This record gives sequence, C-alpha cells and structure tokens, in this order.
Amino acid sequence: MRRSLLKIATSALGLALALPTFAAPRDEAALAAFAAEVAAEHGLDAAQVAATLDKARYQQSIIDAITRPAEAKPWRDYRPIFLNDARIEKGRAFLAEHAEALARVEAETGVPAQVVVAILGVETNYGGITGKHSVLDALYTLGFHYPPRQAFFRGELKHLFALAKEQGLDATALKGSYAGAMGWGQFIPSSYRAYARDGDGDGRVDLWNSLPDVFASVANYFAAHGWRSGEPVAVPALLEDGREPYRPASLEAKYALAELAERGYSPQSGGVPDLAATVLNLEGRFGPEYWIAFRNFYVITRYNRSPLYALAVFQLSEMLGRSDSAAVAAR
Ligand SMILES: [Ca+2]
Repeated sequence: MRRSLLKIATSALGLALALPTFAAPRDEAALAAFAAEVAAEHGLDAAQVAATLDKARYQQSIIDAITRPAEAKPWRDYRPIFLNDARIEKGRAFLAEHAEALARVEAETGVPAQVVVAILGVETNYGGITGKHSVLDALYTLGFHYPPRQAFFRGELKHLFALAKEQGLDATALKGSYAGAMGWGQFIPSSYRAYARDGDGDGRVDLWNSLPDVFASVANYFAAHGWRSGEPVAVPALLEDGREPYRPASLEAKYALAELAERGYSPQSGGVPDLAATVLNLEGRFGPEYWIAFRNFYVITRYNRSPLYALAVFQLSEMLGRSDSAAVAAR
C-alpha cells in the first residue's frame, strides 16, 4: 500500500516536472505561415526554410535568461562587473596588440579605438564569451514562445535566414547569446546585415574569427548612429543642494547646458563645451551620482538601451587610455 502511494506521488511529481515541455508546443500552422513569409521576403525556398525551422528547439534556459536582465542592478553594483582591474588590464593589452588595425579603423570612421575595444570588453570580455546558445533556437524560442517580444524576435529570425543566405552561413550552426547576438561585438541578425563590414577584404563578414571585420563593424555601427568625432561622451555633474533630480523620459541629448543649470545641474569641472546634453541620476557607491551626458553617450545607448551599459562602456574606454586604473577601479 505504502509502496503504491509512493509510486503515485512519484509519477505526479514526474508529470509536474515535465510540464514546461508540454507548455511549449510547436505551433506548426504559425511556423508554416512564417516560413512562407520569410521565403517570399528574402527570395528563399520555403521548403528549405521550413526544414531549418524544423531543427529549431524550444529552450527553457532562453526564457529564464531573458526574464532576469543584469541591467536591473543599481549603478554601484553594475559598475564593478566591468570596471575592474582584470578587464582594464586585458583591454589595454588588447588595445596595444591591435593598435595598428584599430588606428586604421579610427582614421576611417572617427570612432576612437578605445571605444571600440571597450564595447568588446563589456560585450564579451574581448571575445572570451561570445555565447553558447544556438542562435536559431534562441530566436525561435523568443519569437514563438515569448509573447512580450514576439514580434521583435520573429523579425530577427527572418533576418537570420537572410543573413545566412548573404554570408553563406549555416543558420543551424551559429552560436550566440540568449537573445541571438553574435560574435565579438554581439550583433543581432538585423544589425549584422545593416552595419557589419568586411574589414579584411575577403568578401565576407565574419564577426567570430576576423578581428579586422569586428573592428570595422563596431566602428561602423557607431558612425552610422551619429558618433561625432572629438565630442565628449559624458562628464560628472553636481546637483544643487535641495533640488529634486530631473528625470527625462528619454536619453536623448536635447537640453542646452543653460537649461540643465536651471534644473540645478552643473559640470563638476570647467572647460565643458556648450553642447546639447541630458542628465543621469544614478545610485553610486557613495550615494547619488550625477552625470551630464552628450550626444555620443546617446549613440552608445543605440548599441544597448541601458544608460548603465553606456556609462560602463564610456568609463572603460577612458580607463584604456590612461595608466591609473587602480585609482578609478577603486571608486
Ligand atoms: Ca572579412
């Protein structure tokens, strides 16, 4: 009697554990319609697209990953992930090793070498972590089993098919992040198609194995989004005592410095050019932290919408150009 009760309990538990699989059935009709759409839009064979989609697998780990983003941390906890001595030293060595190739890209695009390297440092620890997820599985899972961003990821899945065709890649073999971002600079398929560039002139764009391609692509992304050579990114600011922080709805740099001064914000040091800007109000390690952020800061947020991300990239880029890493990393 006991034994059979235990058996019932065990099989009920087994059923419960198996539920996530049942909760993600393949919508074959939607997949067939999608395959026809992709084929029509990108001049592909619908049967081939369907055959590739047949190989896509639902991955619960992808859903788990997208529902806990790192950007939810306050700045004081986010900053040390990227602004630490190990990442700064590695970035400096990398910058020195590839100085010539980076200088060429900087001359062509106006995007500083240390900004390109900082992006690679924050995105993948200089190519060390480019992602182990199947890009096809990731975009299928998010496109067909994650309603909040279904439209976006179905769009990226379409771009993946087009990208594979254009670059002669096997869509089922590509690896990337849980959100389908690929290579050293973590380009999603639409960005890969629109902004990636062939830096070594071999006729294809390889963001996993060709550093000249990686450098040209990241710099081109910034140039295409309006990076302005020689302009500042952000400067530390003060908020007048007793003033409420101003929280703009967007990160667009659209306020004159005089307007920000009326709201109580001023640069911590002089010599700041009179360019349009916005303000950041952050929870720093030693309390509230304020920044005046310019257009180039906004351009970094086109790579990743988080202001914490953009500030980490900016500060890392600054550190790569200096020799006092310990002092700043300790802030
Ligand atoms: Ca190439």
